[in-house]
Amino acid sequence: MIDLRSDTVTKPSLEMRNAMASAEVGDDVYKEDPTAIKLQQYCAELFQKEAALFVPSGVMGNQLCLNVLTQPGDEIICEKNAHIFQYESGSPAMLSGLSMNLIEGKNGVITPTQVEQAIRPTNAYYMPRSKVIEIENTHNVAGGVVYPIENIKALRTLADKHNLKLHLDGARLWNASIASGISVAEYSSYFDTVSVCLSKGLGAPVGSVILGEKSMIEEAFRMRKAWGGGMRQIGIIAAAGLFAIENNFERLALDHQNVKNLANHVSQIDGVEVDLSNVQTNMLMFKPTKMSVDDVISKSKDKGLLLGPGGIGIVRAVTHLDINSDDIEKAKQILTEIFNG
Ligand code: TLP
Repeated sequence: MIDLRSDTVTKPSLEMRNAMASAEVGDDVYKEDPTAIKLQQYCAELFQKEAALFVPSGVMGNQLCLNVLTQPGDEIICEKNAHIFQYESGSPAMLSGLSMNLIEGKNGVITPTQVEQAIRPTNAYYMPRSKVIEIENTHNVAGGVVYPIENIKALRTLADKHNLKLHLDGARLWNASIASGISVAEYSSYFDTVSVCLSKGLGAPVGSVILGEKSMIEEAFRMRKAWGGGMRQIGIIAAAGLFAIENNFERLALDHQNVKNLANHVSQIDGVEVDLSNVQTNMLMFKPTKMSVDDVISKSKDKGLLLGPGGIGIVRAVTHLDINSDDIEKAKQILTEIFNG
């Protein structure tokens, strides 16, 4: 099977497993796991933030950041297809008592003007209190597009003007950095809190890291425990994360090349619509015009290609560590066969 459903499906390589097997470990609830500490220090330095915390998942990373930045009753301003709103089980409301003020973005991007219009007047005690602006880079539902840096800078200025916090869902910030040439440290410098995933394009089996000021990360450490995320000998998995950053970050460029190759082919198939300008990192979103999404997914599966839904009427294909150029050639052939009857 060629599995293009997500970059979460990668399996740890032998070298990664060896790094995991030989990791030094301790009890992380006592803050005594040397490998988790090493990963956290490594990330704090790489992202140029005061502190970092290893967490089990991207969802927990985002939700911990939102929790430490807010009080119940506060409101998050974000794009309407943001992962924190669409795919995190309603946890901003469930875990932190937050409401969401959703903005219709263009390719996942919300403009400072739109955001400024959404900010609640500070004297309107009967309204929710605007507290955090959240963005996603790369933006998943928009097809892995890179958030323009000028827009990010303008959002920072706006947040400062209105005394708001800025959170980055950087599940795939690694991909954004490789595609744009902008360092993860520069991206992070505009945000109060950042969450990045180790278990997507980087290929670790589990884990995310959150970053921010020391006091925020201390508070997140407390909340992670309260939410049942206090872990013990996590050096075993933190070692995979360290290995992933050190060995699999630069190679994301290959995933980007692979998806572009696939996208160029798919865009020429009759019965498919693709916006090639949005194919910027490791995702391809395409719209079948003569077949349903479910049909495309099940027919591809029958021929050995796994694809996923990417929103209403859209099929998603994501490249990753376990996909090589031969797999892409096969995927091209399978899609041609499906659409040409
Ligand atoms: N995204 C998954 C699915 O949930 C859709 C995927 O296959 O793309 N932020 C963003 C932008 C994400 O895309 C995801 C996962 C997360 C956060 C959550 O990460 P995990 O799954 O580790 O909790």
